[in-house]
Amino acid sequence: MKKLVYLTVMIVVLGLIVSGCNPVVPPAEQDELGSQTKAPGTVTVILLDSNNNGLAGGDVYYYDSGWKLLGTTAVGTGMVSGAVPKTTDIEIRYAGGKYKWVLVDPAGNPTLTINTVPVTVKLETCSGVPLAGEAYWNAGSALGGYLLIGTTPATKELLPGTYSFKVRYDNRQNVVDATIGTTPAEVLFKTTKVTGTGTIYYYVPSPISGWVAFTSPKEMLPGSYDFRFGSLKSPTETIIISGCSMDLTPPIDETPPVVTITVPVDGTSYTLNQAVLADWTATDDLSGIASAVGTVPSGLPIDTGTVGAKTFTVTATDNAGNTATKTVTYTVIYGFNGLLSPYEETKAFKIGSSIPLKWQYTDAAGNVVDSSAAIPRVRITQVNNVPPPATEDPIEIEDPGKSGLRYDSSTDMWIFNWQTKGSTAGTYWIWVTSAQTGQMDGPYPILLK
Ligand SMILES: [Ca+2]
Repeated sequence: MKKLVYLTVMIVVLGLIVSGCNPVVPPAEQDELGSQTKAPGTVTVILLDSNNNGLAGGDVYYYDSGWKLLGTTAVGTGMVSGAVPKTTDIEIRYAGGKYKWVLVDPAGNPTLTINTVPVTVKLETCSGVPLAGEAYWNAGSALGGYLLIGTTPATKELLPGTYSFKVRYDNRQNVVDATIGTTPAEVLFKTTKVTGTGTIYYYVPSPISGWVAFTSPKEMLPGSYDFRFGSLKSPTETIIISGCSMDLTPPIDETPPVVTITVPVDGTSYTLNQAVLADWTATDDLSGIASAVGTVPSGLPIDTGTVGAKTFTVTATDNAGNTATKTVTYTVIYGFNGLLSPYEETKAFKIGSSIPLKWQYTDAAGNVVDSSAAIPRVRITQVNNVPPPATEDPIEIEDPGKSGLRYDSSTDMWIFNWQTKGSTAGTYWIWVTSAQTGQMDGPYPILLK
């Protein structure tokens, strides 16, 4: 089956534009602040959620030859205060995120306030129907990695920054990174509507770790899945699910197999008893070959045991029941070992004599064979040493019935007596044809004087 691969952005993060007047800057990891160093004081940090409710658990640090803990925001107020020896950077760490104030002068006992941002993780079908999955965000390894937010849609208050979010649905999961600014954000996961007909199974990992019957239509998180079509014993096909919808229905094979017959060559002639090995193939792209039968299997000898026209047929059927048949024709002809004595190419014959033309038909090995059914004819054309045009048909100058054409079955020899009386001097070409096989042997030149 054809693997379907779509690349579609499935994750939409909304409302992530950074605004406000507390830009996050790279750490100013400096021990010496020079002229900016002033007197010690107390810094107060307040961590509030988006509704200005105090958030506990925010760890606040100041920099003094390394980050040092100032304290942790308290339950209820979200507030923590602590002594800071000099102007320095202040950082709060909460739920895997960080926020930093640069070069805070403690002399005036400043109060620093930061609000978290509500981030809502949603799971929907491509057409916008909400689905209930488990939403997580990655709080970092120190806090235990991915922590459950709740069932989608689920909202978590987070400091601005970049986080990984995860949704689990139907024992599968998708992960996406999203950068959270200072306005409410939405992390949207979408499923793919997967359809299919016939018996389909898909593999479900832990905790099932097994094959489950696929019920169409099915909303699935994008990703790579293993499917089996037809039965649990069928081959596993890995398909990447993506996009808004995908149809897993196996393509219908309506294309017949391709049959190629290389040998026997269509329209060619082979000699009696010639060893010719069949060479043919049958292929099918979609469903594959179920059966392929030739007149003989490829690689085995074709029939050259008798002369005459032959057909060679291959019929192939694919696994969808489409059938293709190809037939080629070939002819098995006699071998011909030339005109026999008294004919000699270099010998001149006297006009008026009766010249016996004798021949035998053979097989491919040169063995004389019974050719009593050959229906031979002799054709003779005068050429006067000038070859006739190739397109010019030889002229039959003698009717076989008057020539004494006969077959000697004791020697399997044909004899034709050419009555040359009345012929003009010159060179003639002799051809021998067989109405049985269609072969034409010659020309054999002969000189009349
Ligand atoms: Ca096919």
